[in-house]
Amino acid sequence: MSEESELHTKHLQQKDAAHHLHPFSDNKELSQKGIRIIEKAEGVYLWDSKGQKILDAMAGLWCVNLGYSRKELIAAASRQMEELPYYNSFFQCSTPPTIELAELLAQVTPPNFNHVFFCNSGSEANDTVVRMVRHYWSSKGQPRKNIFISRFNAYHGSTMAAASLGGMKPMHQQGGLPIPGIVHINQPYWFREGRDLDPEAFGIAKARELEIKIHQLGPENVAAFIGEPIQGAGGVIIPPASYWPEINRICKEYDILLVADEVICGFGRTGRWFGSNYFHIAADLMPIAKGLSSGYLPIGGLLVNDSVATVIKNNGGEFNHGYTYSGHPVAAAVAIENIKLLKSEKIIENIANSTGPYLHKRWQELSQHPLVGEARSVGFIGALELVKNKNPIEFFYKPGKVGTICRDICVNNGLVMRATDDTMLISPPLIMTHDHIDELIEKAKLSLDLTLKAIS
Ligand code: PXG
Repeated sequence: MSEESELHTKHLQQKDAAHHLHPFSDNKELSQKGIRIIEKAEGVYLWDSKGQKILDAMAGLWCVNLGYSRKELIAAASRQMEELPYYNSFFQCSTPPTIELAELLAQVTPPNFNHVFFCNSGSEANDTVVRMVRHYWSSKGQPRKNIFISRFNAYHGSTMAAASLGGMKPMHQQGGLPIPGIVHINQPYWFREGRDLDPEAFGIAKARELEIKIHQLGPENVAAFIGEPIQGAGGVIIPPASYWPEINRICKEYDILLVADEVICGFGRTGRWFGSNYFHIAADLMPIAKGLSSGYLPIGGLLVNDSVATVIKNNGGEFNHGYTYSGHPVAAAVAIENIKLLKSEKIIENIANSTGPYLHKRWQELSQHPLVGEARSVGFIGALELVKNKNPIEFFYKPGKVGTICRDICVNNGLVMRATDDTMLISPPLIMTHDHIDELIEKAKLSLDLTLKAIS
């Protein structure tokens, strides 16, 4: 690193420490350590202010699906900025890109999904879930049917309602959450919580916790169940194949709406358009964000199936909900181009048939490493479980310490992986090639070796 780039970095770090409060960070500790400043990016690589080149195996925060520096997305934003930088969707108005995006979403979603309510993030999409679902049951004359069932360790966002739907205890401890009317059941996390059962039996048992909870609460009081097809931030928890079919059955039997949070799984991550396609989830509502615009501009939405949309449209009267930037024309123009590129470059088919299976095969090699208790992946989302001992499985005494060491070693080796406690996660840009995957695996192997050395 040159003296000039060191000075430049220090200068920015000092200003950041003086004025910027960071999300999900211990800001005091961060100020002392000094922040990493990402200055530019191209394709699947980032460059920090010290000039280090880093392979981004997290696609930013699970969102830059088409990779960085796509000229088509930049041009779409720029064109729309010139034409109409802003207008809203309130008070009998809309804009051409907003309308075109709504139509395009109807084409790529399951056939019974033909409506979208736009917002700006996954958190807002999930706040919209709470308001729309309760409004739906009220409009059907069942206002008491208003309780949501979610799962411990789910992540649905950071606003009051979204964080309440989420099941992260450290989040609930701050700000008096969850808000009333939201309860949680256990997650289908076989590796950490179910190894004494066969995975499929465990999947059924965890799904049946929903049925038990519905009985406890009374089906007449339960509005909806919400789950991520694959839990992302919680640790890339891929449910056993038995799980979602049983959830489908239970929601149908007790007349409970099923919300599949597609914020991470949507737009190709599993090798299908949506995680709901991959697991055959009979969803009524699907919150989306992130990969909708490949993260180039903030945009989210709530996809609504025909049976819910019909009630909201015909019986709901005025839905008193919305955001200044709902359906923002520039963000919509980028999302349209993003979806067109996913289609024309057959990116999702490629994940399903070529790069996804290749990543799976190479990722499995890492399960041979003495630190790795399990390597799992679907499409372009995966996890490594770091363990103290492999046979029998023994976890580290203080969760998160080794994961953090490994994460820091990865970055020093030019690789972004995320750690949830001692589980290492990847969610690479969907455009990664076989060569990029080879580079990812080599860097991950080296980082695991160095982590083992550091803790021995
Ligand atoms: N649902 C899911 C499934 C998510 O993963 C949200 C909703 C909220 O989206 P917004 O756009 O409001 O952030 C998310 C977001 C992490 C991390 O550390 C994960 C997310 C966001 C920030 C950090 O893994 N997921």
